[in-house]
Amino acid sequence: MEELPRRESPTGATLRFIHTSDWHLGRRLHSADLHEDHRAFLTWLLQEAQTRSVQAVVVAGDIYDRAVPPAESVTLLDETIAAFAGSGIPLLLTSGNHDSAVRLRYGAQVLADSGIHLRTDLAGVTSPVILSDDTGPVGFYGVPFLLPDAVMDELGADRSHASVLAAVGKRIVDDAAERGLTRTVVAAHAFVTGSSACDSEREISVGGVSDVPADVFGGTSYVALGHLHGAQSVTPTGSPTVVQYSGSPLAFSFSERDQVKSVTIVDIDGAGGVTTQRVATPTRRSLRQVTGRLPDLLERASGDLADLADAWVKVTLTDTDRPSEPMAQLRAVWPHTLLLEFQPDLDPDVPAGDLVDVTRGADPTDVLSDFFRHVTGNEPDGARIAVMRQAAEALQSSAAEN
Ligand SMILES: [Mn+2]
Repeated sequence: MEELPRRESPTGATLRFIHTSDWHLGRRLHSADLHEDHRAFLTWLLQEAQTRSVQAVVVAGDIYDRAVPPAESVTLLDETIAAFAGSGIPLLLTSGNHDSAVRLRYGAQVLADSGIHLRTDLAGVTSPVILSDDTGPVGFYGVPFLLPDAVMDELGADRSHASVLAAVGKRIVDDAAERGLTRTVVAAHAFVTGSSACDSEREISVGGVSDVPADVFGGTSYVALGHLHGAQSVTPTGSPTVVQYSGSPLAFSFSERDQVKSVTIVDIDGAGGVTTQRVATPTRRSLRQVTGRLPDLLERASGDLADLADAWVKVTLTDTDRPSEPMAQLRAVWPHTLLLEFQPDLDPDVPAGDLVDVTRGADPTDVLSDFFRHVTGNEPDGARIAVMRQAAEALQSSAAEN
């Protein structure tokens, strides 16, 4: 158990902390480097923690985007940890499914003396960080992402996240009771039943099952979740335990374009009652998605879509004929276009045919022509048929040679 010096809380009888998760340091948004966005967020986070007089910051896993992060991301975390240690605001960090637990806990025993607490293994689960306000202590428990195969025997659990976390939850509740802690916070990295995912989380299912019931940490005051990148509450109806995802501080996919990225400020009162508020994180660019024919979009770029010049943009082109160098044309008007997809707008009156029928043709040129019709809805002209024939014949002759 680590007893920490008390920081002045806003009201004295309330303990306030920031819950965040899924920083994914080192991650890119398609071709865009997010390093400066991450740096701006972490600078802002410390300022926010100081301005709002929080007593701790809890980070619920996926600190890094991958087991071996880029050197500049390691440097950024190092600088962040040093800044928090210097400010006297304790940090509790757990490892998520993207982190290497062993690499993340480098220096952990020494860092703990400076108020930087890493929880990356099963043994650390029952070693809470204890903070206090005028009412008394609050125990902060950090549960890293645990692979069922690695810990099920030790926990006497089945091979599932639900079973493993139920066993961990029981250990925590027992430990808190032993220590006489009536107010507890648990940071965990899991997929809770009924929550909504987006496109940037990595699958964690074991035997096809990834979810865990929200009441697995029942008996605690607040469960600070990581893993899902959209902020959301998953508190079971009528439960005294408040369970929330803070979401990631930055968007990592276009599926998150309508989310307001945030951190969660949590206040625990003397009776263990919890109130939360979300504070939006700084964003350098918004994410926008547009669909249409290239000439129309280019024209609108100087009109109603002019503001896309500052945004990260995903474009879906509906042209039936594929335009020449579309990305270059789009970037000329919207320099931060990151993603380009094609979805030809086919005339519904022209039957596109069935892909099974397409592959029935005996002559490879016929197959290619049918495929062309299927994709574009148009008849291939003479020049296109000539290219197809040439390609088909080249393939046939190379097959004959081998
Ligand atoms: Mn994540």
